[in-house]
Amino acid sequence: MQPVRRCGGGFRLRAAALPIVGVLAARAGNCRSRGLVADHVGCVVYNERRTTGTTAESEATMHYITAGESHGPELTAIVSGVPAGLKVSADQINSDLSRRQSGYGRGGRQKIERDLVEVRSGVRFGRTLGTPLSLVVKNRDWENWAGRMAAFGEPPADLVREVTPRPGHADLVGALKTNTDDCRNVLERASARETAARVAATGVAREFLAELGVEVFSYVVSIGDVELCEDDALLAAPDYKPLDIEMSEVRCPDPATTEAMKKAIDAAREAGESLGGVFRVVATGLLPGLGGYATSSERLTSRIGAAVLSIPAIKGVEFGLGFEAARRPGSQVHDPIVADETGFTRAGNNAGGLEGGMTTGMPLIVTAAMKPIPTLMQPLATVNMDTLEAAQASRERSDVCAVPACAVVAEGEVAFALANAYQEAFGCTNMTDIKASIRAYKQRIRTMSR
Ligand code: EPS
Repeated sequence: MQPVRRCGGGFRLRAAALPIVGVLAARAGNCRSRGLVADHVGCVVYNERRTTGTTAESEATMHYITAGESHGPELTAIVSGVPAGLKVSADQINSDLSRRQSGYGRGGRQKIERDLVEVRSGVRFGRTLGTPLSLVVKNRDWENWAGRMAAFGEPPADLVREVTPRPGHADLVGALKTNTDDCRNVLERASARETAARVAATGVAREFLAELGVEVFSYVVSIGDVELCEDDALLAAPDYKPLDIEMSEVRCPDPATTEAMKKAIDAAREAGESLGGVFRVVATGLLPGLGGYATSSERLTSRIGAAVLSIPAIKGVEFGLGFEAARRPGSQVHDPIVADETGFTRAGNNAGGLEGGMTTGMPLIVTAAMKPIPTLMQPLATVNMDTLEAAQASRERSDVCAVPACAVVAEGEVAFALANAYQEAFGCTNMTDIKASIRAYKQRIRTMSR
């Protein structure tokens, strides 16, 4: 593999594809320098949560829920707890939706869909009202499925039930759990199509973070056995150029590795195979002290880990050095503390931006492993649920590789968890108060580091 190009420093913009460079530029204008935290409003929420001792996630912070089947009429996301006065741009969310749809190795479905968000509530003249946002993404494929996915009426006479569950998908276990004789009742919702709604929902958190100077991006480290060569990923990662990532059809900042990854995907397609891979999500511009060490539910490590692991097909998550830290002695793991003109900082970032379940102020670096998609054109053995005889698993139209798309979904999940942590620390009600709290926190931290 070619070694990855080292890119110059500078602020990392939120990654975006070419058609949305204009949006990127607008976002860049929003970004503030690395900031800091403390807020009377936030403290009230935080203390209440702690004294009740229930969960770290206050009801006042952002929550989202999605609904919708893969081949139903539309996907819906409701996002509550969004502060009033936040600038929200449908274009920006659409650019994320478009990035999620793209990537070498995607299947036929993405040729049908053109995911666009419709904002149905919670926003007026481009700013949030402090009320729940309802977001809709239409499924264009619905028109081909209206009969088979009708909400009411009798099943069509020619309906073919899915009775040959795919190993690795939710088909069999979901059918057992829900007592259905048609795996479609399960796979429609277990499909990663649902992640389009997540990207719309978490796009709101990304808008929130961008206004506070936090950028979140991702890149692909490996697809199958093709791996990006990085001298020191934890130092290199925050400096990759967004355009290098977005120009790559597999979200890999190195052109030679991109080509090798595409070849691997081609070979997998020809062999009726699918491929997984590894990607990283990086967040820059974070304040130190987000999250908490006092209770298990406050720890950002577990919250971000859970958020990323909630994405279909994710099998592992690492922070910073991750599993490698377990092989090294302590002196080669922990990042020495230094003070410079900006305050306290770290000589390295092996921790990946988290210590004691809290942000350190260094870039957050989360690495995740995605398994290969379970739908195979050379299907594995299964059992026919009607006859209990050996059979071949269902062959559905699918993707050969969706690692780049998954990385975009993970950006959103990480952003959402971080936005929650910001709200807990600085308040939930409106952007002006939140920013005032952040200014006060920054000021106090500056004083402490003198
Ligand atoms: C997806 C849509 C799906 C799949 C894929 C993700 O479309 P369809 O099932 O109509 O081809 O391409 O779903 C899976 C990988 C999965 O395992 O379910 C999407 O929009 O991302």
